[in-house]
Amino acid sequence: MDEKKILVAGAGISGIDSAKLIARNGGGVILFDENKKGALTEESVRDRIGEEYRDKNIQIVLGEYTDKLADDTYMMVISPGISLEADFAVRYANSGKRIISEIELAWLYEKGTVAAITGTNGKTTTTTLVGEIIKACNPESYVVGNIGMPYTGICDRTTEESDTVAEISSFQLETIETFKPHVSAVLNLTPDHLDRHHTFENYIDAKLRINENQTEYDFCVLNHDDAEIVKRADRIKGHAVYFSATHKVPGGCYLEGGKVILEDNTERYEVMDREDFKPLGDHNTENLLAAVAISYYMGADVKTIAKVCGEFKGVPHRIEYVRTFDDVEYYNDSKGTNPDAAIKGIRAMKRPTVLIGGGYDKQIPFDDWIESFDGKVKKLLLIGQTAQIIKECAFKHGFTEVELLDDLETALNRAREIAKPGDAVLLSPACASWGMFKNYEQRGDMFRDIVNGFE
Ligand code: UMA
Repeated sequence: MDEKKILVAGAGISGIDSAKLIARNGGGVILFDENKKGALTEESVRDRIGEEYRDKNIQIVLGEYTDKLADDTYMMVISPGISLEADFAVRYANSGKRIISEIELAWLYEKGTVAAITGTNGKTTTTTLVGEIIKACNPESYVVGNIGMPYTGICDRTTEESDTVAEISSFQLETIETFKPHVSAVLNLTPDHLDRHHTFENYIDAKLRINENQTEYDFCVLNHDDAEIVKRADRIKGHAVYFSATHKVPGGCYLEGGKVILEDNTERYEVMDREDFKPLGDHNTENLLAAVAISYYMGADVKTIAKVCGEFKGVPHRIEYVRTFDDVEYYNDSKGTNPDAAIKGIRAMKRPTVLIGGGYDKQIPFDDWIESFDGKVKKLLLIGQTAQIIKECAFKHGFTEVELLDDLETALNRAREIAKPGDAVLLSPACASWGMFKNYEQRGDMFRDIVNGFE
């Protein structure tokens, strides 16, 4: 009898790397994608899998799901963008078969030490920074996950000596089983992705799964300034290590007199001055403190931590300074994909600001975002599915300097007309890019390219 295969659902980057991982380790795969946008063909998927996998056991199925896919497979590896409530996932689960996330699949091959970082905001900055620190200590290191590099792409290269730093989203955590990082981190919890998780509580439950398999020999780094996290302290497995940008936390990492202090059970280190870390804003202080604690418990030495943090320039698309043109500063904060992240973008602005926002509707409220304008935003230019919703919300809060535009380019040209010398133009949409762009990177790249083309 033929051995059953694994069904990999989703032919995005996670699905492609999962299929390749299984195939190069001798397994059979059916790579399935509903292809609702009609953008995929069998040949285009094969091309992305690569020539060296042509003779491997990977069958591609695009379009409608049939129960034969369940009959021919014993387990599904689900891509993060696919909800467990998708019709076909429900049918598969009802056939009594197991569904695991791409992260869980990768974990089955992991041999080294893992740090896993989640939270609503700051994940990418913190993961990038921890990744740079860990790489400086151990050349055999990998940075993977939601950051845009599927974990399944490298997991079978790990060794007992390697370190993996993973950015993990709530989508990826929904279907883990045994994933057990040595150091986990929950940076903050504010409402996001409620179209997928339905309630804030469900979203938090998914996030906290990052520590569910940890033991007393593992560490969970947590934000002591976040009431939602502190409230759930009893759910933390492993050794809780708190960080705070506002007060001293014994045995944790905190700011005191402008210095980053790290304590463990026996030692107290003055790691560095906050002002030696270039990324601006209180949220970046939190990212720094979290990164220091995570790296330390991954085994990095304090001297290397301070050196790498002092050299770190931040990540693209996160309040990224692009250019000053006609004495107007342009900032790309395309990673501001929810109101909470976008509020941080506004807070970091020092000049009167023309703000470009709007995008895909994740059904989250915009009230706090509008309230955060605080006299700083002189005009709000809106694009995308949420434009009208945000406009109504802005009017409700008494902010009427709003215009609706067709697309990013039109909005940016309008911003250029409106902005006076001494102003700033900020792209910080408070919404995901989906529907208008492939992802937030594409949206931010377009903003940067247009601004750099101004003459
Ligand atoms: N698809 C279906 N049925 C569905 C939904 C999707 O068949 O119901 C198919 C689509 O046709 C498509 C494929 O699934 O071909 C896409 O899968 P995917 O959305 O999981 O995309 P990947 O390319 O695998 O990227 C995913 C993450 N995407 C999402 O979580 C939406 C990437 O995070 C991540 O970088 C990558 O895996 C590697 O781990 C992006 C993201 O937006 C950056 N993340 C969210 C965020 O940061 O807020 C969570």
